[in-house]
Amino acid sequence: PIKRSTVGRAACIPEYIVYTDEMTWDDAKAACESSSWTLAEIRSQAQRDALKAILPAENNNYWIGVNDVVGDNENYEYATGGSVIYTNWLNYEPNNHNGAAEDCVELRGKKGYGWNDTPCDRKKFPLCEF
Ligand code: GN1
Ligand code: CA
Repeated sequence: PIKRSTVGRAACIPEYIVYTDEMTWDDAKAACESSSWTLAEIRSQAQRDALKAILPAENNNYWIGVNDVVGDNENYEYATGGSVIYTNWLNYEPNNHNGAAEDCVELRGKKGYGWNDTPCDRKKFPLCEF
């Protein structure tokens, strides 16, 4: 037989949708799942670049499927499981600002859609992928 070896699977570019109501992180996760989607996880620079090119121009803030709820030790995990393999933190983030529990991750529109940790009960627009 012809010899071959596995080189792995590159992160592809998912399809994205946003919901037009702001909601808590838990509700955003449920909203995506209600359509059999998941909160966007953004696993590569290529995904981030693709997303930035298509997000609405309104500078909104979006929930993504990343948090450090488990253990709360700045150990960021995907909502679908596993430790993060790519991050795009804004300068000085994540910071649990003013000692608050900032356990969920948003994309900040006014800052180029970089990542910020922020309290999970804040209301943001869900960003889902499939
Ligand atoms: C925000 O709102 P402000 O400036 O106190 C943000 C923090 C960020 C900080 C960065 C609730 O805090 O998470 O680390 O900006 N607060 C919220 O300057 O998202
Ligand atoms: Ca923060």
